[in-house]
Amino acid sequence: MNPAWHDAYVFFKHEEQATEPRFGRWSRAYFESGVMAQEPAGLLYQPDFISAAQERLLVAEIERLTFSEVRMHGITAKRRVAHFGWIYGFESWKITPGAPIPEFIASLRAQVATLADLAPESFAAVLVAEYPPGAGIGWHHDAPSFGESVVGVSLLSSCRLRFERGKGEQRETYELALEPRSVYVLSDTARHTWRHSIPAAKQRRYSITFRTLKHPTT
Ligand SMILES: O=C(O)CCC(=O)C(=O)O
Repeated sequence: MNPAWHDAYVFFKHEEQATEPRFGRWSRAYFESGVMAQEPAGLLYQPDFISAAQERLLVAEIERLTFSEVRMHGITAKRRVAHFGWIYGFESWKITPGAPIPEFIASLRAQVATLADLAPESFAAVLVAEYPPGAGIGWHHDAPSFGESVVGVSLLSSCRLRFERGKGEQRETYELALEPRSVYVLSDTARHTWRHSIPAAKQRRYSITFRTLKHPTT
């Protein structure tokens, strides 16, 4: 690997555990140094999954939530989160029981469950994330304590969901524009083999991520 890219890679390796992308140009140049691949197996994307009216109701409820910080290795990320069902410890990587899933998320969870062909209750963990302007999320695999399907609904603004797998000359990349009101599902290689990240966006975005448990408790 070119030494400059190596430095960027080390930076992003740290970043994936710590915080969100901060250096837009570096982030883009690093991403574009990979070989653009076909869509990862196990990635499903559907625009217009919810209506504009449903989005407005969800946003109104989300704006009333109390968000908590995401802190990893002493660094506070720009995005904030509200956990329901199960709380994922960003430092401990463990899950612990959390607040009940609120009523306003229940009908969305039922829609998501139909899409994923699972029972609504399978999605036992729900994470609402607030990305203010300039916030993103670094390279990572979704947490191993969660199960096979990870489903994300986007609200308010679009962003780019980036994927990468492999290293050096074998490194492959893929990019998907996530529109507000869209849904994506990560399973199979998109969940387990490819890492994903979201570079800092210019406008506020909310996401609601639904997760099953790797070891369901009931
Ligand atoms: O905001 C999103 O849709 C991505 C969320 C994500 O990757 C995560 O919570 O690990």
